[in-house]
Amino acid sequence: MSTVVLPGSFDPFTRGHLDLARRAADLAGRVVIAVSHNPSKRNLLDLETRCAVISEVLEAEALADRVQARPLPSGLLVDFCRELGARAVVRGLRSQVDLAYEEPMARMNAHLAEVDTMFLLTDASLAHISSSLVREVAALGGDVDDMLPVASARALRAALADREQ
Ligand code: COD
Repeated sequence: MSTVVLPGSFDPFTRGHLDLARRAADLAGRVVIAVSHNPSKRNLLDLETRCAVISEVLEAEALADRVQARPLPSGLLVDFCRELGARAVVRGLRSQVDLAYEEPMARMNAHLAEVDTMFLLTDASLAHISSSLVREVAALGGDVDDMLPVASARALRAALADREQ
């Protein structure tokens, strides 16, 4: 069994992210979902909420024994990987646009610390789902429930309602 790290913003955690985490766990054995806190990015859901939502989803999906959510400490992702003894990062590829964004980061992480990146091609039925589009559609009153695990949809609704006040 090996440990891999699945980093991201997960704002919110979607069915695409869940599929990626499940497949990575089947391949590697243990997955740490590293939830990033980027002060320059205005997240809709705060870090604590995102970690709590992901943990609730993992429990509901019976994945919690193999997949855990942890805040990504400030600093380099490769340092967090080293701390966990993880040799690889997992990222999802929805399209060639994703690959163009991912390739330099993967090469830099390999250069910095010999941390490899495993790319998993997104399930075609989930390839249109991104957190940013989900937030936009939900903010404009669209129904996004079938793109999100139940706990994620609930947290998104609450955050949007808070923002309205
Ligand atoms: N289906 C499958 N996979 C998906 C889907 C979907 N529908 N949607 C998204 N994904 C994948 C993404 O491709 C990605 O692999 C992962 O899920 C997470 O996605 P996001 O959008 O939540 O995360 P990002 O891209 O915003 O995460 C950015 C990082 C946190 C990875 C980045 O900021 C980082 O590496 N920070 C650490 C600091 C560092 O080390 N910097 C130097 C890097 S070289």
